[in-house]
Amino acid sequence: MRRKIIAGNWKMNKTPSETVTLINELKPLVATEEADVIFCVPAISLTTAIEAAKGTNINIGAENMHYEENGAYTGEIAPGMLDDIGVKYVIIGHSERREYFGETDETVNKKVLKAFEHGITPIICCGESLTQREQGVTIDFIRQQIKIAFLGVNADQAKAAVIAYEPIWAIGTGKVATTEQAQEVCKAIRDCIAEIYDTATAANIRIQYGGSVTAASAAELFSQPDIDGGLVGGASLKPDFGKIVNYK
Ligand code: G2H
Repeated sequence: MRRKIIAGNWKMNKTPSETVTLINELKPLVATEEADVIFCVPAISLTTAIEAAKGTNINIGAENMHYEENGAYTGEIAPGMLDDIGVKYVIIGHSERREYFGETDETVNKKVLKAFEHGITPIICCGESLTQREQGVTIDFIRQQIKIAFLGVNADQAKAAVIAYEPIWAIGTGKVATTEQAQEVCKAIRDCIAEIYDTATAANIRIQYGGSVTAASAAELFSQPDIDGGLVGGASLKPDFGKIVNYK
């Protein structure tokens, strides 16, 4: 039985002081023993967030990191820097990073390998565009993203990984994928992991759905057999996130 994992992706929202206020507001609402709860916050707020979340069930994650250990990469954050301050999760390859910051399946793979090297759990994002869905190539495209993301990742690491399926057309648009669409792709991802590794690895890996998840849609989505929780953007900044975490 896989444990649910529900992560907020704050994106480029909240200053460090607003972060403290929001964590204090949300911490009683997201208290649960039934799921892992992660708040992925902007890099500048990571230390503040870790401090504010002490003694709660909230884990703090980053929204991105570089794949090199250090060097001349102005403005970037190295994996060892996240590791050093106690960050345990990192979102890798979100579609906004791919679209606006030139991330590719290859850079995603390098980041995934580096995250594991540092004991940080990657939340690996994949998802098709509206054109790809309309052309009927969704599953082929997602399989390619997954196969490249997991190159060189061993089965033990893969078992601990988290994949977030986020159809690009459903991100921040208010259009949630139907439960059937989300389950179909999450199952295809699990089947792909079984092909790359084995059924035990596929049975362990946790797959989230992301894209306009709300308190109204969470329960049905998260009760699908291959959906193990969500990656939540807009609604993770509101008290509604408590309802999403305690969706049952
Ligand atoms: C998708 C999601 C969080 P939202 O980007 O990763 O955001 O829930 O606002 O669509």
